Amino acid sequence: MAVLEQLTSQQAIDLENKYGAHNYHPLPVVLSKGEGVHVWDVEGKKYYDFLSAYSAVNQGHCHPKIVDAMTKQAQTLSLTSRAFYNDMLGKFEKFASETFNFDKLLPMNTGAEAVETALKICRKWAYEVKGIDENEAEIIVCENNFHGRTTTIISFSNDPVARKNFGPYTKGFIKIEYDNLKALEEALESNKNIAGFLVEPIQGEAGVYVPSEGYLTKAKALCEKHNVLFIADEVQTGIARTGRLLAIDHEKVKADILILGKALSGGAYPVSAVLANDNIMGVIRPGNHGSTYGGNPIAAAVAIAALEVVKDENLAERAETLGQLFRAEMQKFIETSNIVTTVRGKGLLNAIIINDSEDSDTAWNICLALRDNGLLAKPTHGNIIRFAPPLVMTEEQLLDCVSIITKTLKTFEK
Ligand code: IF1
Repeated sequence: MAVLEQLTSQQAIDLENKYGAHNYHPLPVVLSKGEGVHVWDVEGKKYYDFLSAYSAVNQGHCHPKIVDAMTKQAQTLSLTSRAFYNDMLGKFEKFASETFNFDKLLPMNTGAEAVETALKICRKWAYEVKGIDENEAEIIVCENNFHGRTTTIISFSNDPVARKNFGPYTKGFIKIEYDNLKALEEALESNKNIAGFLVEPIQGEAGVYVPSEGYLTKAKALCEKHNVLFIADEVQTGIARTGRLLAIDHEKVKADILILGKALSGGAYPVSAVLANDNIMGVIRPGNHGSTYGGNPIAAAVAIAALEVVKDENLAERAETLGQLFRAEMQKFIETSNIVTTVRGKGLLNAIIINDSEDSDTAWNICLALRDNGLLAKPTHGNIIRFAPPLVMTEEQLLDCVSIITKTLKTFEK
């Protein structure tokens, strides 16, 4: 078989199984093309994408403006390393800093790297600005968090599959219940060495768990009171996904450290970033941190274009309106149904809970049926299905999708 020969779905799956590490369990569908809200498999079948690469493709697949920026830059200058300046990075740093209202940006590639970067900045700030004794800083995190897969990040995960047998684990993290202000207050009051509070504004992997209204505002106020940095992981919730540019904008909360990834590039290229003001970012000096590819000219060009698309096409407003429509339509269905118990979410980051046990394979089977009916989604945590289409969807397309979803669900009624 020639390496570039067109494969059937089964051949592609067999190749991955034989030559790839088995670190995923994908839905059996092999995609070879994407455009806007649609993807196509190698046999030419067309689907609505209702995952958007875990919210990386908010701007839609192969957005022409992003592709154009990427190809032009790729033909001009791709990588310099940070040993030299390049003429794109500063433009990106300025544009993103102004967009998100921070003094400075530190560019990285993946979400996990950006989370690691935020943790390092927070610790260094704790020692050099707050005055915590060396090696004593603690960072508060939430139960059922998902922040990535590095050894430090999985150290404070409580998902056994992500964590077990990867020890010894990194110290310096205190875990509290999500959406529990009392727990946060107690942790802050009982320990003088807290440097930061790392939180997802909506817990994605946990099953699109939206905290109580006012939680983020009050958590930020508690952090301020104790001189602790509020670190928002908006890798998944950011860039218009939840109906605002950032999910914390719903409560008008300003993070001390903001972590972005995924849709910062519209799915075209790995780009992540950490933003903070000078009093915090100032602790980072030459040699403290970096990455060969971080801030490369292609990444910079792509990220500028990706953010422009979010503004030009009013993607936050679109996510807000379409999200309300989606939840209202699903709610109507739920009232007639015994297969779905709940729909929840914000903007176009939503989930439904299937009326079956967490270890049942019903949600998986529903996703297989959705695939057969032309819509791709994936279960998270057993009986929860996440729905996160690209934000460039039209109302007509969304209603078409609702009809595919409800028709499919009806065949699973008990
Ligand atoms: C996978 C989940 C989503 C994230 C938050 C950091 C990262 C992520 C809040 C790390 C990544 C991903 C990674 C993806 C599955 C996915 C995911 F189901 F695991 F939770 F999106 F919902 N912070 N989330 O959600 O970013 O290093 O991956 O660029 O395959 O592990 P990354």
